[in-house]
Amino acid sequence: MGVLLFVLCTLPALGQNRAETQFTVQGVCGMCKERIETALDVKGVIRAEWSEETHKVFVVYNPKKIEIAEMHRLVQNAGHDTDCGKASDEAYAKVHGCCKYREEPEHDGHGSHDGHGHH
Ligand SMILES: [Cu+2]
Repeated sequence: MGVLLFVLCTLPALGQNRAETQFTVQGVCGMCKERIETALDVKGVIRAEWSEETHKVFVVYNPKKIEIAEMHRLVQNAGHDTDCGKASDEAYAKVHGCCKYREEPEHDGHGSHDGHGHH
């Protein structure tokens, strides 16, 4: 009896201590990936993996220890917008120059600043 219970309770995926989620996180490059994954390297998160291509982070976590809202906050604090909210300007200012996902870098800087609403 006791042995059976013990075996059942130590089985991993009973759907209580382990769940998966996925959400969008804005980012650009491998540095972003590292930053995002590091931000999610906290208690309760078993695995976090961000994709540069889809801009989605896949998280395996323990719902008893961390809430999804908390993950969004961690990522936003690291300077990355998520589909639940934006990073603060302060946090965004800290990300590396090549990681500025909000504005398109103008490589041909010929000052094409026309178009002030004349249409
Ligand atoms: Cu980056």
